[in-house]
Amino acid sequence: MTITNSKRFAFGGLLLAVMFSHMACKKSDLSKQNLIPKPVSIAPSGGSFELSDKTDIYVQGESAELKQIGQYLADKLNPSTGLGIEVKTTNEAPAKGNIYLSLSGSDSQLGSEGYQLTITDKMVNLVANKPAGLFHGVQSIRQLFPSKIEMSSKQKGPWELATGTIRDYPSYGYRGTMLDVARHFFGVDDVKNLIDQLAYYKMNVLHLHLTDDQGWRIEIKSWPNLTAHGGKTEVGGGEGGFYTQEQYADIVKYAQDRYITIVPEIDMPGHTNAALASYAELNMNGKATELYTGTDVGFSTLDTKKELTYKFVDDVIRELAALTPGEYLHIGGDETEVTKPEDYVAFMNRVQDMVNARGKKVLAWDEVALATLKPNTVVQYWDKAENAVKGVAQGAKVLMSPAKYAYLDMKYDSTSPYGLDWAGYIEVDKGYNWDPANLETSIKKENIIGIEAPLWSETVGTREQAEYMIFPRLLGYAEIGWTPTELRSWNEYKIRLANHGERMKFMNIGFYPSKLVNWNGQKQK
Ligand code: NGO
Repeated sequence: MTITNSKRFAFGGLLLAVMFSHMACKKSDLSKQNLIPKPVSIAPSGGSFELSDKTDIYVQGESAELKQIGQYLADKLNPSTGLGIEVKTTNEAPAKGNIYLSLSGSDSQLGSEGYQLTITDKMVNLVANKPAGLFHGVQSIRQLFPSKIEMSSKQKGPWELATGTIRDYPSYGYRGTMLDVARHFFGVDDVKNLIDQLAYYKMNVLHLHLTDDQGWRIEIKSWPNLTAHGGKTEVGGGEGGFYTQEQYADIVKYAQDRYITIVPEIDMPGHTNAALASYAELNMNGKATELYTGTDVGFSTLDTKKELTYKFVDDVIRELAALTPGEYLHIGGDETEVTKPEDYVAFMNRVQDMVNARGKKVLAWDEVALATLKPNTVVQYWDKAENAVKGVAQGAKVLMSPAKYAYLDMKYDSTSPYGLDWAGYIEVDKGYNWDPANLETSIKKENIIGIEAPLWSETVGTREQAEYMIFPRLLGYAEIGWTPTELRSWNEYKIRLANHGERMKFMNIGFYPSKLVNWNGQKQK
């Protein structure tokens, strides 16, 4: 604790006054705040800044993008504070009492996503090289206010920030999660809701597993039966669903506005029953399969020897690439138990070229390393370290999603009402306590683009169920992706996490209240 307000102590006589002053001092120590992910560096200066009805958010110049980020922050602060904060533009630092967002290209350490946040008793000054950095800095500002800032109705202030300087930038460029919308379909609103939650924790990728045996969820105009028929059901026989291209584009834009890239996945050549049920000609025997609502894996395959299969794949890739501003298309490639190994390799080699020809890089599950990797193909390590190591040996980068640490569909413990357990239980501490660069000796930090925590949806079909599995583990994955390993420890993290219990509650996130975390216990501030 830093004692900053010594004057109050000088006049203090009453015990109460001392207690209040003590609380005020604690409150204004920037290094004792509960940011997740934890910033790279915090230099507290002991004072506090308070929002008032005169506070506005100023953005530098007339950039529409900066105005949008400013408006995003105003929209987050206004409902609970009721202060009517407005967004204004300026060419110089604004007067006392305001928040200022500006770009400066001169701080190379901050990179494209980092930010520097300087809070004095007069001003909140957020600077970044790129808009993405400002957006992440805005999340820190939100988290530095009391939790009730996240409520949607007006609350009582004061709305204070501890003063000091935060310099912050991510360890990894790819920090994501995956939602399986194939086993159970999740609608546009559920996906947007998740995008907002990811943004709060500075994640920047949402991978959508759009196709699997149980459903095809993205409209492909040149093969309309994929969704008309293949999107009709889901695990357990529910009604399924799919995104029209317009809806999908809306999701992509919504994510883009939050500096999150959507990575679409078409899983192939296995996990393709929904396509095989929709088009007889894609099957080896020329007969359409039945729609499937169970949870087995590894029983379907495209006919890798037929030219029509490649016409189909190219049409899908072409339409999807046109909907994708991000650099990656995910082509699955996992669990092809009924595809001959040599056919698998030939298929994956050819499809990688097709994706590259549409201007995108390939992401695929770790089995892809059995094929010849094209430059820029990224191997997503989920199951077999030996595959990921083979990928590295071919010069590829790795995305870390080891099932036994990072699968959001694994149960927390034997009492979890949903989830699978084939990769073991993942309590909140286990999900946090690992280092992507220290799992396998031959997969080093420089080989890794980042981390992704997938939520497979065999056992979860509603927003509530999904949130229960995603939270609070997601906060830990966000921190693993952002914060340098040497700054992370479970014992310290679990106190910050406890503080986020209230935030998550106010944000209507239904999380699993792990017994390992003292949710109502002592807080840092
Ligand atoms: C595996 C499998 C998925 C399952 C998931 C369940 C991968 C990459 N393929 O992960 O089809 O849904 O496990 O945990």
